[in-house]
Amino acid sequence: MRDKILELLKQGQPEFVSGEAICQRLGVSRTAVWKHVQSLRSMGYDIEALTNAGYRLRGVPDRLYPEEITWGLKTSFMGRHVHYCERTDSTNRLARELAARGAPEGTLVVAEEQTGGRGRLGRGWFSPYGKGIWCSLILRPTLSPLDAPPLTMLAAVAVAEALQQAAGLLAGIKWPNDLLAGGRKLCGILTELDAEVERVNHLIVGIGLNVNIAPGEFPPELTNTATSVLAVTGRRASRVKLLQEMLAALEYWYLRWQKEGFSPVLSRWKEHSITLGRPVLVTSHRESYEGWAEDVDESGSLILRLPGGERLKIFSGEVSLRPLPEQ
Ligand code: BT5
Repeated sequence: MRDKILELLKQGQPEFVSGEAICQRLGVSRTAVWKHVQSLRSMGYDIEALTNAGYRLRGVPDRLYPEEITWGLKTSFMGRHVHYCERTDSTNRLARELAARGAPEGTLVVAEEQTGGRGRLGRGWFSPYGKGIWCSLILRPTLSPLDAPPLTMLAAVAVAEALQQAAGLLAGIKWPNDLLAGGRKLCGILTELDAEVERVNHLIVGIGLNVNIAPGEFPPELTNTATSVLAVTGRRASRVKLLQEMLAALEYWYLRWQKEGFSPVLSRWKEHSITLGRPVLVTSHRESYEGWAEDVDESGSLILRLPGGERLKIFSGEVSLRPLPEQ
């Protein structure tokens, strides 16, 4: 009922919606409407109440509430089920739990804050309250575990496009899936699989995007390596809008990937890439290689050309970009 009242107020915006009209539309008493309005106010919604005029929605809170995410969302399944929490250890951990209990494909788990946000290889992810998009998506593609890397790259493409659409920010993708702006990390993606040898049961795509973190708010160990939409553009961005664009782009590329395979995603990934055609240092399985990032193949592996001309195929690893040689 509360959601329905909110919907009526949104439809009525910027005008007042009379209490009478709400009662009639929803078949509830005036007292009930008033109680729900109070509850919405306690969630941070700014609702004006005026005798004889009714209620008017003046502002929505800066929260990733399911009601906000799904309002005007242009997807058919991605993000249609939202599991919201103010605080959790890790949305990836929670998404895994929900997936094991049968949550449908496209379910989104989102938190205002993560107390134990995870990166790859047991590293941590800084996820302060209300300042970023810390979320995980549950996907259930028919897929062998070996074919999963392209999905992470697909997610990187979707985030890059959402940043462009919703914040006018051009971010570059560093292989395999970091998004960088001005040489600093803006977004990280962590894909986790629940799989048998031959078949993926489900896949969790975790996305951490720094949105409204001011430069001085990063912990000392990240001040020189991390950035946010606010730090790059000088403006606070709407997290809801960014997330909606991200979900729309994810659905678009996910469906294309299912119909046409990895090729179209890969070409778009290459357009956003800042890794290819330059010298890099790659660390993979405790070995380091200096070379030229030549290409990414159809499996998502990085093709590195070593100084002796030999080509090395890297399945997973860490890339540091090296300066381009002087012309
Ligand atoms: C990643 O790992 O980049 C994947 C990060 C995925 C985070 C999301 S948030 C929602 C979901 N739930 C989770 O628990 N995780 C996912 P990796 O490439 O290993 O990078 C981790 C490294 O990035 C850390 O060791 C730090 O150096 C750095 N780092 C940590 N927090 C950062 C931040 N907010 N912004 C930029 N860099 C950060």
